[in-house]
Amino acid sequence: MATVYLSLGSNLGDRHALLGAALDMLQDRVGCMLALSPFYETEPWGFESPHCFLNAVVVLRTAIGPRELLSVTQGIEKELGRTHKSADGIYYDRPIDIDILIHTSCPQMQTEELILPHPHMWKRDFVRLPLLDVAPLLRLDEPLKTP
Ligand code: PH2
Ligand code: MG
Ligand code: MG
Repeated sequence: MATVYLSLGSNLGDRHALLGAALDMLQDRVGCMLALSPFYETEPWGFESPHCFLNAVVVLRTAIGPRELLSVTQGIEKELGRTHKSADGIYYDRPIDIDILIHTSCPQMQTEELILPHPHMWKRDFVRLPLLDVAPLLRLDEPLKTP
């Protein structure tokens, strides 16, 4: 068994309902929920949009590995109406985004599809703050900011 940390974000549609639906589907398909951060209202980061995000981090216990987890999270994104995938730092409004931050059975991996731990998780407050809510000791792994 492993523990996974996932970042959730929504900035289109009924954001609370979409995060709730994603959390239900994750518990059905991935495993039981160990912790859930508060929902944060955040400004779009890295692109311009009039639509603010709701962001959260969830921790789940799971028997499935990172590759299968990625296909499960991508399936949930599609079922909840996601059409565009972000690529090359170009972002779009989306009903739901689910990113894998950490998978304890695979502390480091780098493939075309997935890099673990998530390379930007400490750089973005919309991930960093809810992540530290659910796992304050991870602060010990947080890279020191360089001037
Ligand atoms: N996700 C992005 C890009 N920008 N900004 C906020 N506030 N929240 C997000 O979840 C988010 C973002 C790429 O996935
Ligand atoms: Mg994302
Ligand atoms: Mg994503």
